[in-house]
Amino acid sequence: MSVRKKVSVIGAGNVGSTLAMRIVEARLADVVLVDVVDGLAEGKALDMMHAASITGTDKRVVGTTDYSAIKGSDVVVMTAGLPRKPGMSREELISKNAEIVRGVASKIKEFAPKAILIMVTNPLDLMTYLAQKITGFNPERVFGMAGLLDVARFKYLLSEELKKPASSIEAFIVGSHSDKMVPVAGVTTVGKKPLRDLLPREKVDEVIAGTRTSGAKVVSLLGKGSAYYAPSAAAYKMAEAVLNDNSNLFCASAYLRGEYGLKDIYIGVPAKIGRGGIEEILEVELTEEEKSDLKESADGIRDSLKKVGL
Ligand code: A3D
Repeated sequence: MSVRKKVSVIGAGNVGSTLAMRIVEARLADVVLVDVVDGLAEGKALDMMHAASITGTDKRVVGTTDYSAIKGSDVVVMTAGLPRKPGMSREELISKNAEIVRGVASKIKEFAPKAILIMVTNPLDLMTYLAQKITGFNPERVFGMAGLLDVARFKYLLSEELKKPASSIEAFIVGSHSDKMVPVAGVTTVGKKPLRDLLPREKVDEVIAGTRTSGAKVVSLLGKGSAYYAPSAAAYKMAEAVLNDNSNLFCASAYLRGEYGLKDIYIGVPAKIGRGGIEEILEVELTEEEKSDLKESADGIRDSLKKVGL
């Protein structure tokens, strides 16, 4: 008999509940959905199990406010926290979400000390750093979902511009999950051809600018809350890479120990993800301009870390 895999999703809001549904419908693992609001996670889990009677799955989702239910999790995905409102930057969420992450991370340390922790709460790089400090987990076992999402948005805009499928595009983004992210145009290929041979520099710059504001565009169109279909898809792929030990190469917020000339920081980089979490960090070649943008991005994260006393 195969051992059942378990993912706990903290926060039963838009991202957390959509992620829980993806996991159960894809038969990836059993899910425990936790939220601080009484009845919310339980109600959503019950609704999902009713849906499972229609769509079919051998996996279960249960909802609760009780953290002891996360015991034995292989993966914990942290989505608890406030999302952005129109006109709000991710950084404006710092103090409230830092308080939530401190509380939840200590529960994860207590009840799921062997789990791999995937962070989603914004501002992402900062909250990932904070969660690692509070849990005391090996830094490779804690990482942030954002790069995969940002790359997806970059690929989408390129695919629209070039009328080519997103699946034919290889791209990387380094830096923070903010408007200071650095899409690495020089290593981007479309159908194996270098992007620079397919699109003039001004167009590439337009796509990069559009990538940086993709999340804000969704926020302003929705009027309430922020994106969750693509974020939950990205978190799903990362949880899957861990559970199935895939060693997939994704952009993720990972702890650096000198890579890209940066130390003691969580920031977006291409990394291989498998059973142990971050297995390897890939250093792609950056232009002088991209190096300086990456440094600016890292400086922004360090400024925010100071704001929460880290
Ligand atoms: P939302 O739909 O408001 O859900 C958040 C949930 O967290 C709510 O149900 C809250 O009740 C719950 N919550 C709050 N405090 C606690 C707590 N202490 N314990 C358990 N649950 C709690 O937001 P959302 O799902 O749209 O977004 C969640 C977070 O993810 C926000 O911080 C977003 O900014 C962030 N986010 C990040 C990305 C990235 O790419 C990194 C993308 C989308 C959203």
